[in-house]
Amino acid sequence: MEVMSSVTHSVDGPSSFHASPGALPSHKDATITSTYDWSDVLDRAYDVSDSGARGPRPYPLPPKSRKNKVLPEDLKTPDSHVERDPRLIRLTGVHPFNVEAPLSDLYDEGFLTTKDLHYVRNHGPVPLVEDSEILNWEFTVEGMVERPLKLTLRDLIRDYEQVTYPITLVCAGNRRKEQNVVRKTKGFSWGAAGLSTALWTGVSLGDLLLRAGIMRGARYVCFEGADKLPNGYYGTSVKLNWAMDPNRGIMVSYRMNGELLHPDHGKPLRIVIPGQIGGRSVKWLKRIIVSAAPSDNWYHIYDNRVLPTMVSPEASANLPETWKDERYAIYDLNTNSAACYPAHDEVLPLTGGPETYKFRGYAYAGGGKRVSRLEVTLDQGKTWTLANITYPEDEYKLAPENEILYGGRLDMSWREACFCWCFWDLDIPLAQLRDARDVMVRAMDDSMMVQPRDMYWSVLGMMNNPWFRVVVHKEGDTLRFEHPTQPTLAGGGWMERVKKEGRNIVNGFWGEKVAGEEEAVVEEPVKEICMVNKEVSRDIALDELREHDGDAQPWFVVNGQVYDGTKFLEGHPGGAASIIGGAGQDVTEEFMTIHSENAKAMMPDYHIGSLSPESLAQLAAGADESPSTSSSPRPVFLQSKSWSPAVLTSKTKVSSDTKIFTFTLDHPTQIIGLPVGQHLMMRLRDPSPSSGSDAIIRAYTPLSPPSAAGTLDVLVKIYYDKAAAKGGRMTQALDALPLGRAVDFKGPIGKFEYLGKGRCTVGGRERKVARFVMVCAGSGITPIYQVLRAVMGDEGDETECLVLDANRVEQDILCKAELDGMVERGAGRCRVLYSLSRPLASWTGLRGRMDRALFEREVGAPPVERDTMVLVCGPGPMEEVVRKGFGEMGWAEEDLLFF
Ligand SMILES: Nc1nc2c(c(=O)[nH]1)N[C@H]1C(S)=C(S)[C@@H](COP(=O)(O)O)O[C@H]1N2
Ligand SMILES: [Mo]
Repeated sequence: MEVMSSVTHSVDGPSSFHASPGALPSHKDATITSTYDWSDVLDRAYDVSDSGARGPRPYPLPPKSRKNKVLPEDLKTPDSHVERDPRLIRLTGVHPFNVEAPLSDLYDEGFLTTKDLHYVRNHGPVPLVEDSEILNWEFTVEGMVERPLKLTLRDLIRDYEQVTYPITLVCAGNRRKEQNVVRKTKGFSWGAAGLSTALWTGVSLGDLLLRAGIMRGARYVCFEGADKLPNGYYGTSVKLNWAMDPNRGIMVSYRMNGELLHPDHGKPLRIVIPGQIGGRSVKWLKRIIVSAAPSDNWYHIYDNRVLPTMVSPEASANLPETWKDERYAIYDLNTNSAACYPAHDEVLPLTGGPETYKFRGYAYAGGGKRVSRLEVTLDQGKTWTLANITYPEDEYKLAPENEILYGGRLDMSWREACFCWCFWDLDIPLAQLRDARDVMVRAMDDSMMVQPRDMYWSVLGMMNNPWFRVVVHKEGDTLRFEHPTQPTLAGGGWMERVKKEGRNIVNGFWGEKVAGEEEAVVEEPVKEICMVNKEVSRDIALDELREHDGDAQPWFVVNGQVYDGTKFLEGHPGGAASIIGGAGQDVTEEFMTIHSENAKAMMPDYHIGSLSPESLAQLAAGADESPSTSSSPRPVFLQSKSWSPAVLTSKTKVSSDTKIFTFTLDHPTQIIGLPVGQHLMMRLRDPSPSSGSDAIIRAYTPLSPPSAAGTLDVLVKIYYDKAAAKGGRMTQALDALPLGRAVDFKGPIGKFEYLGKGRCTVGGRERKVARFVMVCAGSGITPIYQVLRAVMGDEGDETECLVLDANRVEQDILCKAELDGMVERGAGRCRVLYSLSRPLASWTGLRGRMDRALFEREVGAPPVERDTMVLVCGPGPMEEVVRKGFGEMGWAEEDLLFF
């Protein structure tokens, strides 16, 4: 027998593998018809005694595989000769066979996957090869080579050095279902089990190519399989340079986990390429073609590519040049990871068991890179924890010298590249899990590339690798976990759920907060508005200011300037109370944060003078002696002239983006002190590092009824930051505020008050109404709800109410149960109409946004005989629609009240 060059990694430079006139072939005739028979070859190539007979090995061996039968569903297909494991999930109907194992089964098999559970990607029928013909299987090495080879599998085993090592194959479509939920791609729905690891035995592709002798100018190696498909034989190519690089580990293989190849995995011969997508590892290998250009095979061009994300399925049909662009072809895998435990829908009791749960899963990187860290977040990426990682692949390095496994030399000791998946785990305390909305994981590789937060959608849906997100559902005394998707058309997973709820999964927040998408308060940079009257030059003394601290002639200070609010007491949208509340004080903070540019532009009219810096300092010092710091218990919490702290004691989620924040007041009998229909101001410090700890002040209407004592409930819709726009500073800061922290309140403010039995005051003037039309959207329900509850809660009150409440989806409707309860008990006095802009098919209520037609139909022109007031609260654009619509129907401005 001929002695082969023993170490393939002695290739020392890119040009060294090209044949030169001086280099003579070491092999004279590769196309001999051998007289070796089946058993000869097996004896040499597969030492059956080496599987375990020598005692335990320091590296993993595959679990025992099963003896399967041809399944009934395959009998009527061209694959009727293929025995398969019934546990595999078929992703493309019965045929062709494209399958993945249930994710937990795959994980449970451990580092090595049996042929039974190894994923399969077949573009068409499986070629039939009789066992007796395996060794006679012929294939070629042709194209730009000096000595074209035609050889049999027998030759390959007999004449070349055999090697064995573990390799993880991953289909480029792994996790594609997630892309399909976002938007249908041209690919079928893989879950997260489109990958498997096996011990592959074969011959280094570089050895074969060297034997054939590579011509100058050659740059690619094309492969072609025996499976005839609608667009020709399956084929693709890789770079020649990689084929020659021992670090890349590309092999021609005929054995998987010690067994001759299963028909689904390429029986009898295939290419196996570590670190690259499975699509390049051509099965049923017939031809190896060395070439100057990449493969022109249809499957090389129209499969396994990541086109730019804006190329739609429709547009892609007419872009041949885009498809051919080699830069879009996928070779190396990208870094990816998934959680396998908890499994989808796994339920975890919170009590009676261990205090932690071990999250576990897999990760891999491409091109021989190592996964260098895996991080877990329980707060949507704000903070991360390192998980433990194990690399079973490294254990093969411990194999003794000259180890032969399955007839192939197992020598991983010199390898630096990683060809396999690794496993991560992290014990998470139940106490933390309970408070988490979700658990997300991301892996990083040793080139410091980290999995992205957001998906890169592309027309073939390949290489999907955003953070793997497991949603945590609190259900009584248990937690239930929800994976992003389930493979195939089977329902399940948070992505489909969120989508069905009418939300946008790619809103940058996993679809969670979409209700606010169009309503979000986008804060624009503050323009400089001139608030002083240049004509005014009067210096005002502190004492004089202090004389104006009542309701007669209220003066107040903003930015060191003094304003007289007297003329505006009536017209002030925040009501006279808020001006009087600031009388005699420096109200810069709340004034600047609450008022619009328009309001600020009005200020020169009220400007009367300025305060000296000394006076300002004194004023600030005096503010500290405000009543809120006195020790005697106050019966009423809210004070109009000073901020009163209350401690945040709980946050209760009531919809995807809305929470009730509960604050504990000074003592259990302290009442809030907020008249019905009025609002309070809330002040907290912006925690974001770039904010300089600015105070943020917003007005809210609490949920607590006027009779409430001891606590204060505020319903707040949180406007989260999104890819497209910044969210709300206040609401996000509030959301991030830990329990136990204090927030400041002040009030009441507001020009409207409901006194009961149809009596109300608007801007201090009393008015009696017979009917309210209340128009609101989203969290705009809060002030409306206060008034409605007061009206409906009093049986002696005959005022009628019609509520028009607009939302996106049913789940977004706040206080729905309470509203419906009021309608029920109200005996016709109250009607509530919900209108949804993104309803499910099953929704029987109103559909669409609020518009003129709706107002026309449900409200109409103002009635002459009965005094009706329209109360409005919602985002700006909605309020504009109401203002315009009602105006056109003949409603007078003073009958419309915008909260
Ligand atoms: N001849 C041939 N080779 C092929 C394919 C195929 O359909 N025909 N599918 C490819 C794809 S896309 C993948 S992901 C891998 C899957 O290998 P497996 O089925 O052994 O897991 O094979 C690749 N090689
Ligand atoms: Mo694939």
